[in-house]
Amino acid sequence: MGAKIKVILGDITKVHADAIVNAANTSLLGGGGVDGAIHRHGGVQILEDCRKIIARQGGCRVGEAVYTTAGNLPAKYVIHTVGPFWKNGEMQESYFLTKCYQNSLKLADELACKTIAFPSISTGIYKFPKDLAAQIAIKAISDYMASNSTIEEVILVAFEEEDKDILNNALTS
Ligand code: AR6
Repeated sequence: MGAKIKVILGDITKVHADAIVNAANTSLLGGGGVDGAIHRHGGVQILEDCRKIIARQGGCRVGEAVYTTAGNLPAKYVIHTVGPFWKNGEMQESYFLTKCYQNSLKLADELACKTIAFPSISTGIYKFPKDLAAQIAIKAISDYMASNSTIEEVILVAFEEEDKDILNNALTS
């Protein structure tokens, strides 16, 4: 209850949190954007763990979340979630983006994480409108934290100055 939500500008691969969240794709095999950066800086151990998940369950569905080691990163875990690709709001994208935040937070709680950092899921290659995505992120996190969670701090990592303003506006509105 009452966990702090903080917005910072930076690179999520440098963030010291119990868990950092990756905006992955359903294959879990890596990609561009934040996914590429996490695998590049985290090292091969992350991909090895992803391959075990793939062997077990075939990947990760949109809106769901799985976790791996954080390899060489300063976090304990990487929580991989798959955001929706924006298709004019016609494919329940908001619902699936909400699920990404909820399921990542739930997994972080199960892993006894006190701090978790999120990138702006789906707002890069997946083209989700940034304002709407920020509102969804803040609402999903606030609603989740009002339930039975032991997470103490949620860090929203903006990669660009503009994204920081968008997230701060959503946080204070
Ligand atoms: N730290 C924090 N945020 C970052 C970083 C970083 N190092 N790098 C990018 N961002 P994206 P998506 C921001 O495209 O839209 C991959 O290929 C970026 O500016 O990484 O969910 C996956 O494999 C943007 O605000 O993820 C999928 O195929 C946000 O992170 C696909 O991209 C998300 O942008 C997922 O697309």
